[in-house]
Amino acid sequence: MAKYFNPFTISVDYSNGKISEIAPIQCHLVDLKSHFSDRKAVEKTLSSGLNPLIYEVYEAFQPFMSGHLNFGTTILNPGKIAKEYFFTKGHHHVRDCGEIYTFFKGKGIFLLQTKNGETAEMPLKAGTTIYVPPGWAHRMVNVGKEELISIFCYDAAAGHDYSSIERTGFAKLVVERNRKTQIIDNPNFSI
Ligand code: M6P
Ligand code: ZN
Repeated sequence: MAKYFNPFTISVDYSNGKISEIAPIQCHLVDLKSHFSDRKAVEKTLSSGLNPLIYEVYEAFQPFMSGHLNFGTTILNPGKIAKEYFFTKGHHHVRDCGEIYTFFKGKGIFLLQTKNGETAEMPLKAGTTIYVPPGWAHRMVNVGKEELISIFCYDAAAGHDYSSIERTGFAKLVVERNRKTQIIDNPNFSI
C-alpha cells in the first residue's frame, strides 16, 4: 500500500515572520543588481562594502512537489536604492497557478502585470489578503519603515519563472519623491 505523506506543523513567529523549522533563502542586494533601476547607485553601495539583506523567504517545500501546496513566509526589509524602495525579484510561475498572500506586518505595494501588458497595483498593510490569479507576474515593495511580512500559499509544482521579468523589467516602479510614495512608469520597460 502506498505510504501517505505525513502531516506536519510549522511554528511561525508572527512578530518577525521567522519559522524555526526552516532555513531561510536569503536575497541580498548583489542578487538584485540588475533589477533596481539606478544601476550606478547599486554599484556605489556594493563598492562601498555594503550588501544589505533585502529579503528572506521561509518555504515549507522545495519546488516541484506535485499535488502539494507550498507555503511559508516572506520578510522584506525596509530601505531604498536611490529613490526606489526595496522589493522582491518578482516572477511568473512556470506552471501557471494562482497564489494567496496574507500580510501581517508592515506597509507595501503589490505590483502585478501580465504578458499582454496589463498592470495592477494594490496597497498592502497588516490584514490585507491578496489573490494573484494565474498569468500575473507579481512583486511586493516595502514602502514602510518596518519589515513587510506575509504568508503565502501556491501550487508546490508551479516553479518560478524569473526570465521574463529579467528581460522586460516591471512596468511600474515604486519610488519616494518629495517625501511621498509614488508609482511611476518604468522608462526602461518593454514587453
Ligand atoms: C513569496 C513566494 C515565494 C517567492 C518569494 C520572493 O514568498 O511567492 O515563492 O520566492 O515571495 O519572491 P521572488 O522569488 O520573486 O523574489
Ligand atoms: Zn509566486
